[in-house]
Amino acid sequence: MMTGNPPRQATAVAQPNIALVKYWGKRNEKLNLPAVSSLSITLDALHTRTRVGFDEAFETDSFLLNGSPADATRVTACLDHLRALAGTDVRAAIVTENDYPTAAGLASSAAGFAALVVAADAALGLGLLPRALSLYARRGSGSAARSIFGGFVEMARGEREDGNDAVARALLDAHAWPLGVVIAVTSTSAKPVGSTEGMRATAASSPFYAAWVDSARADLTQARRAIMARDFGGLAAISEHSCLKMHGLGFAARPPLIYWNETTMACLHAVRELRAGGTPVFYTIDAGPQVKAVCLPEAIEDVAATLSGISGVLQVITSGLGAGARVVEDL
Ligand code: 2P0
Repeated sequence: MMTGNPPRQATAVAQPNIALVKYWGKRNEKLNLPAVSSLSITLDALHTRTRVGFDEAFETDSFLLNGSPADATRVTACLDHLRALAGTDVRAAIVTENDYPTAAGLASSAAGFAALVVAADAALGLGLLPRALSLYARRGSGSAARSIFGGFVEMARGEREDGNDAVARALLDAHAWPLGVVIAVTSTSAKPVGSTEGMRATAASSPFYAAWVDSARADLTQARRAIMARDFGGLAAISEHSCLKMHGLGFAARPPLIYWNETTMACLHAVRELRAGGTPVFYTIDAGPQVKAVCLPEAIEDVAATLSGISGVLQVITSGLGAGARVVEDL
């Protein structure tokens, strides 16, 4: 126990990731085990900074998100696993700042739980290796397991009942194939149906769910091969297919799950036209209405200019690929 110990704190920064082969569905909800493996790129331009301070004077965890008190339930549940490992039940103050819109399909939970686990690990002095950090981040949010790592990242669904093989690993460094990402923000509202609830509804009612799970392994293999061969056209084809297949599941659910708005569709068509004209770019869309256009670095200005010019696009954010979650100096 930590009785008599001084407060311990640490700060970590993590960046959101964007899945090119999507995670959608769980094989075990309690342990948060994904039904399918996934593959993502970690961004460099968007940041989540989280400070975790443990103090025996606290009676409960407190969570401040972008300056406002927020529900700490999921944060507490995630920290409980690390506290158990450290043999303590000391409570924490968690302060998180995102420099991008929260809960609007920009993967704030991915960066959030990755930063939380890395900061808590440091504050508790656990010294976990990246693989273990990824396992604990997954308990908080499936996509968070991927933001522990930078560049191109693969997340295994795993086969074990205890989930100890449901973990991410780095596939290729960010500098090894420097892609650009242009995010077209089409709404800043929180999404109507959260990912966890959306996945549950899709698995329960979409007639395509079994086919989705069955075909995921082949999608992952194809995407991994395209990345290793730096085959942009191959990566574009499999990424757009995985995206549309995931959203197709939702369209066919009862009630339907539709994350897109009309501007989402306009951006999708604009990216298709750009590519038809020879620009190396493809789209992907997560559980929200934003469109992420992935391109070769030389195309990033053209892609940003095209998406900025679409009626209904509120903001365009450009990014390269970035690093995994890490401890930083307290400000
Ligand atoms: C992904 N998404 O692979 C997919 C594509 C959104 C669409 O991972 O329930 O917030 O916390 O494990 O990680 C969003 O789901 O879900 C997500 P939980 P999470 O990026």
